[in-house]
Amino acid sequence: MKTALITGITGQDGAYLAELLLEKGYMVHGIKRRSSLFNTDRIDHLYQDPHAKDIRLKLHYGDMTDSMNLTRIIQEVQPDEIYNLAAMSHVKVSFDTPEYTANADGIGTLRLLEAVRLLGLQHKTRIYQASTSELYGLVQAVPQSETTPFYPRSPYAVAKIYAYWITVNYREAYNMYACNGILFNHESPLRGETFVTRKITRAVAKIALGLHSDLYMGNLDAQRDWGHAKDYVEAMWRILQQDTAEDYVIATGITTRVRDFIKMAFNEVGFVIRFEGEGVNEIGVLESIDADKYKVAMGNEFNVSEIQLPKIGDVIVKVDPKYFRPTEVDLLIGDPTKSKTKLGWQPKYDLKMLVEEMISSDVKLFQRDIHLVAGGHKILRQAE
Ligand code: NDP
Ligand code: GDR
Repeated sequence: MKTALITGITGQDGAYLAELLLEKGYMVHGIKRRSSLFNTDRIDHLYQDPHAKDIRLKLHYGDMTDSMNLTRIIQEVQPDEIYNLAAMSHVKVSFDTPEYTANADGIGTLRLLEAVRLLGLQHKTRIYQASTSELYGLVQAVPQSETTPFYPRSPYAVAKIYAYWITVNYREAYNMYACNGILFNHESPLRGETFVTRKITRAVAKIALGLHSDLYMGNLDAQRDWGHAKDYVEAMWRILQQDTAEDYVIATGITTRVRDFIKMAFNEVGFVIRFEGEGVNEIGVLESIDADKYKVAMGNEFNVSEIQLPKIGDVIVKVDPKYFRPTEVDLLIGDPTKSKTKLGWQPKYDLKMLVEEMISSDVKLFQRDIHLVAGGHKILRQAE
């Protein structure tokens, strides 16, 4: 049985990857941070009682800023594969917490690599580093491939560029099997609530259920190459199963504007949105509602007649400059040729399927909240 260690197991990708590796028969170890509230929602369905025999999922407390902790866990686990997914992963937040981001995302990667080397595991343990399309930053060329120059545009991307190069350096200097997956944006119903896709799908679900009236957004012109996290964790695994350690771009090759994602998301619940105006004055107006589509999206058993919907002509999308970034990445579109040919990787989801799944999941989530409130329970779930 192979043993894997996942840092960031409680995050979006960590949860899908843990599921995949368990399906493949791995013993999976994960590092979680201590928090004052439970933070394992995304992997609770995989949880195994540590007192039970023959468990295949074990969690360890740890942090990417704590070298000794990481070294001790690696020594105990003796992993065949390490997937380094832990990071302060929000680009906008990295402008508020640049030093911490450099420490966790940049030096944290060095800590892992160095622990593997010091423990003499450099010829046993294969390492996957979660690199990112944010490395490309200010557009140098499109589509972006493994050979496109980097130009990072945020403290997050600058920290990740250190992690990228230290991974390459340890591979070259110590002959370690250490690889970068340069992954373009990937989303899912498990996506953090403040990333743009999930922020949108949550808002659409709330508006469609009469819980909220509008959605405040940042840069509507940004273009992203969005895929499904489930497809992308499959690529991570494939990257560590090759004869030689190399770096790979993982992307769909298709880019979409934030504005168009909003239209697609509203369309899932039968709302047609028209955008007008420019810059901070741009607005999204409700043009029409397809009643049949709306009812199907809400689920037949749900009582739609009681829901207070916005009226035709209402402004339901607005721009708030507080969501603008000091330096923005305008256009990302990846070239996945190498991963398709060398890894045999092929995504199963397209953007339409991704949006459908996210909307359906968020509608169910808020319908559950409505039932809870009706049953006298207080719910508090805020996100910006
Ligand atoms: P998430 O933000 O959902 O998850 C990040 C994970 O890292 C969480 O488990 C979080 O723990 C953990 N973490 C954060 N800081 C620390 C720390 N100091 N020590 C230990 N653990 C920590 O990210 P994703 O799952 O979306 O992304 C996974 C990785 O891939 C990240 O490194 C991200 O930067 C990178 N990436 C993501 C892309 C995407 O589109 N999703 C694209 C390209 C790269 P907690 O749950 O406690 O917060
Ligand atoms: P990104 O993801 O910065 O690409 O990083 P995010 O979803 O945060 O932003 C995508 C684009 O949408 C624009 N945008 C907004 N973004 C947010 N979060 N909130 C808004 O209200 C909003 N309005 C417009 C942004 O300006 C941006 O252009 C993600 C993270 O997962 C990183 O960890 C990962 O490395 C990259 O993807 C690839």
